[in-house]
Formats: sequence, C-alpha cells, structure tokens
Amino acid sequence: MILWAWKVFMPHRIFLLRGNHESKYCTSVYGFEQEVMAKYGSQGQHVYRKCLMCFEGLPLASLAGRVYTAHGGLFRSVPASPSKKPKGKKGRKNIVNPEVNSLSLGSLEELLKARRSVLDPPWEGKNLIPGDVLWSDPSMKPGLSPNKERGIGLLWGPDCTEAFLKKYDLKLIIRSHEGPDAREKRSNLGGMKEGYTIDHEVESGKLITIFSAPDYPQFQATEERYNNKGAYIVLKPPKFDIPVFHSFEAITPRPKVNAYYSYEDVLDSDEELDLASMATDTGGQPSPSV
Ligand SMILES: [Mn+2]
Repeated sequence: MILWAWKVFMPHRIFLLRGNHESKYCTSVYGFEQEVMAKYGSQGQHVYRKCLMCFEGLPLASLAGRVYTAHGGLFRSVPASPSKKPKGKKGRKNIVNPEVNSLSLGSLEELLKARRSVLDPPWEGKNLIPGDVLWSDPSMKPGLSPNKERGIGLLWGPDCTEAFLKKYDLKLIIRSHEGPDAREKRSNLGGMKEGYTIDHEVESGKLITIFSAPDYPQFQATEERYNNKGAYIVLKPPKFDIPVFHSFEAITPRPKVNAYYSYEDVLDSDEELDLASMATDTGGQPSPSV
C-alpha cells in the first residue's frame, strides 16, 4: 500500500514491476482477496476488482542503464504467428506448445510485443512470455528447461544469463521470486539468509536474486522459522551497474495480524501453480493435460 501510494504521488519517479502474486490465482490462494473482503465490507468486491486491474497493468520488467529487472527472470522465444491462416478444415486450431528441445531464449523485442494484460499468465498457448518473466527461476544447469516444480515458467542456466547480458550489453539481471523456503529446496543455489544471493557470475556480469521480506514466510504451521534478513539494492545513475546491498532484520516482536487464509493447508508460501483449480477460471483456455 505504501509503494502504491508513492506511485500515485510520483507516477514518473516510482516504477513498480509485477510479480507472480499480482494475479487472480495468487491473490485468492494466499489471502489477499479474503483480506480485502474482510476490510472493505460491502465495497470489498469492487476494491478487489480494481486491485486486479492495477496488477494487470503493471509492467513485467524494466531496463535501467545496464540492468534488466523482473520478478522471475528470463523468458523463452515464442514462434511468430503465421501471417497467413493455416490451410485445413475450418475450426482446426494450431495449438502452439513448444517441445522441450525447441526452447530458446527470448528477445527484448518479443518481450515488448507480449500481451501482458492478463489476470493469470497462461502456462500454455501462445502468450507464454508473461508467465516466464513472472515465474521462472535460475538454475546451475546450462540451457532452458520447463520449470516443473512451479508448473509454469522456465529454469535457465548461466549460459542463458551470459547470452542475454552480452546481447544487450548489460551488466546485471536482478530478480526475486525465491525466499528462504524456496531456496532450502535448491541445494546447488545459495540460501536467502542475508536477503540476497549472486547466482550466476559470468563473463558479462551477474545474476542477482533479492528478497526483501525478513523472517519469511509471515505465516507457517511450524514453530521453527528461517529468521532470514530482508535486503534491498541501491543502484546509482547513469549505468546503475554497481549493486550496493543492504540487509535488515525483521522487527520483533512480530505485530499480531490475521492470516486470511488457511496457511496450514498451503505447503509452501510460493506454491506451484494448481493447474486443475485454474482451469475452471481462465475464461476459455484449454484444460491442462495434467
Ligand atoms: Mn514470486
């Protein structure tokens, strides 16, 4: 809310990027929708819808100086739509679902063309770039592969980081999307104790993961907590390419707040996409095959 107020107050000085939680699916699974309903009473539905409209309008990524920033990270190339209608019987549709071995890194031109105003980024079909940018994770394994843990987005290796930085003469990729709970499951990547990690150090520059929520997740069923620090990065013009990290601790005692969702039933704070539950709610998208 504070960030949002800043954006309204100084729209040309404040830039907010969209994350995967700024979607219809995540806002209903992790308590945002319920919280708005509880706090805004009879206006709740209206306020929630307006929030979703704002989320839909948020940019997916930014370029500032020599820095590319996005919540998840890199994205695939999407085959251009054929200019002519494919020959064949009426009603036969060409479903684009690239094979694993046909995955290649997307370009900024493709990112610019992607249709980003979607309530829930699709995990199949033609408009895959928004889902990649919001849900993908880095990996130490070279190349691009489907992000099976998440059920949407990609995993990309250090070679992709290098190719992307080199192609656009960039020094840094800054992303978030993985807290201490997510990193605990990924043995070959750094933990999130200090609120940030440098995941790829390649010839052209670095890939950084930054996580700004200390003592995360806010709600969990177990007593044992991660006690992670949160962090932010200060970058200075004109190139913004020398990151200065600042870590900070959570305040204690933690203020008492309601969860507005049954967190005991949600295994992970950034759980994989529940494709089955989304299928009923995505307005005409084909049902998922899994
Ligand atoms: Mn995320």
